[in-house]
Amino acid sequence: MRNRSRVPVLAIAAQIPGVEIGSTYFQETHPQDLFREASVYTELVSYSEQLPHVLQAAMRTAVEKRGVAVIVIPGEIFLKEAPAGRGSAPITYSPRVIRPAHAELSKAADLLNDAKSVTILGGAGTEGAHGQVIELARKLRAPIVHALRGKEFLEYDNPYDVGMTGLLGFSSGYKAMESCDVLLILGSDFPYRQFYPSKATIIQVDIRGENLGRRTPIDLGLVGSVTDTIDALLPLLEEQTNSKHLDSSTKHYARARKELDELATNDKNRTPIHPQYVARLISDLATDDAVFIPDVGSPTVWAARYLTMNGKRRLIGSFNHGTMANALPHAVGAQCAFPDRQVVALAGDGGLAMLLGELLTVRQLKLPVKLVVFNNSSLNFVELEMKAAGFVNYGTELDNPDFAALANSIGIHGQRVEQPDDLEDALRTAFAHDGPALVDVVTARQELSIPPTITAAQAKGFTLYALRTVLSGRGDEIVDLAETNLLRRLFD
Ligand SMILES: Cc1cc2nc3c(=O)[nH]c(=O)nc-3n(C[C@H](O)[C@H](O)[C@H](O)COP(=O)(O)OP(=O)(O)OC[C@H]3O[C@@H](n4cnc5c(N)ncnc54)[C@H](O)[C@@H]3O)c2cc1C
Ligand SMILES: Cc1ncc(C[n+]2csc(CCOP(=O)(O)OP(=O)(O)O)c2C)c(N)n1
Ligand SMILES: [Mg+2]
Repeated sequence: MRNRSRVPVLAIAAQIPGVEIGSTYFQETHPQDLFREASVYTELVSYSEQLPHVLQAAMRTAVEKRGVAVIVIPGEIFLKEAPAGRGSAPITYSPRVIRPAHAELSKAADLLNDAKSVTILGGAGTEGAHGQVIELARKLRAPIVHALRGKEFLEYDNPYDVGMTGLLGFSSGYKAMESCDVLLILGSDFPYRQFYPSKATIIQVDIRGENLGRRTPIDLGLVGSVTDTIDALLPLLEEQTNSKHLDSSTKHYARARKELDELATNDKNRTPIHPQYVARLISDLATDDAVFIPDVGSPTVWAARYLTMNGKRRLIGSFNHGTMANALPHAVGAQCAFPDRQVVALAGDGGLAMLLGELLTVRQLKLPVKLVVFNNSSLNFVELEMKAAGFVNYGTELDNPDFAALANSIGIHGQRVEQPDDLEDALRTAFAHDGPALVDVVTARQELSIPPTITAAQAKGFTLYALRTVLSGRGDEIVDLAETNLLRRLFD
């Protein structure tokens, strides 16, 4: 998961005694093989003299390739004398300028200058490039769509924002991409092919050349960092004056945003509580530099739609790999890394149950993690996928204990909330609590509705992820997508 999220990590795996390797000894595995698929470097250390250079290579690779480096060390090596030798400079990221050659920039500028309507799709690669991306959008009069991992870097202070694309996104995000002449992808590896535009010219900027064009055919690929590439590109661009595409896209977004916001209410204290309301209150009540971590499942939907970013807050998760039950263990790591920041895990009931033991870790390490459970008594997200594929739900119901009582029994502040009117106080108390806290919120199970046209698609056994659709609270976003020939494309 960390490897796919491109987090540099040095992992040291202890190995059985070296002389026993190959004898199916007690607890024998070959971690260098086991971790090969989930790492950028893995090596077994058989001699203590190997350690300095293996360690150096592992750390350098983790930093440069941004991933996990695993070194496997038989126990006895830890007890040997370290070999003497000359030390090297500390292994840190070495700042650099990375931008495309001038001829490539020129080609990009020509395409952009000739376009009538440009849309930007920005992702995690826009970290630290907020100012540049906004300036680029201003000059091109281009709406900015983001992929989920770009939300925290792009959505705030952004008059060009038209929301996210994809199944959990906004119809406005999809439409802005589908209806442009030129799509400019900046540091995004957004995986769902069916959401890329069918007709637009596509320019992609990525720091990793190997990522160019792997999700959709492109017309021009540029290798560079987002910041350096925009800095070099801006002087070559003409100021656009026609803002028709931008205006219609931002208007569409305002409408879609308003409709989603209307679902995030207390609803006259009616039960069960809308999960949208929970997410909105979390966003309103959390600190200015909180770290939010949703579980894979419906909490990811609510986080993507209702958590407000501001440039200081973080939104992290298992977004690229999609590992369920990530919120609590991620929160443990984040709270250790940022002891002074508020860390809020948005957990599913299924996710919490899967790694329930981590609650004891939170208590053992006295980590003041705030855990809000979206308790919908189900594996809700897969329930929805089953419906989309035409299956009757099976094995998705959860018979949960009272998670708040459970938390209290192990010394964690716990409160269960069943009435919307009680939610705000419960969250305030938990967030202000000096220590770990869990709020178990009983939320609605039937909240995400599948747009009606999917019924037809079921006949062909489409899964939700294969569909070009945006999940709705009301089932009406499909109207917007249908305008762009959704049905024709689904069946041709
Ligand atoms: C249940 C669930 C539902 C989901 N639904 C959606 C959805 O509807 N919509 C959605 O968008 N996502 C969704 N996701 C997340 C999705 O799977 C991807 O993780 C996400 O879209 C990737 O976002 P990204 O392109 O910003 O990041 P990444 O995939 O991490 O891509 C970042 C790219 O930027 C490049 N890069 C990094 N640094 C730089 C730099 N400095 N300069 C240039 N390039 C750089 C990298 O090489 C990489 O190619 C969902 C996830 C889950 C778990
Ligand atoms: C390890 C793992 N197992 C199963 C899945 C498939 N899966 C994705 S979301 C989900 C349901 C999550 O349930 P819960 O945590 O209760 O969240 P909900 O969707 O109900 O809000 C499942 C089973 C997965 N992504 N990862
Ligand atoms: Mg659930």
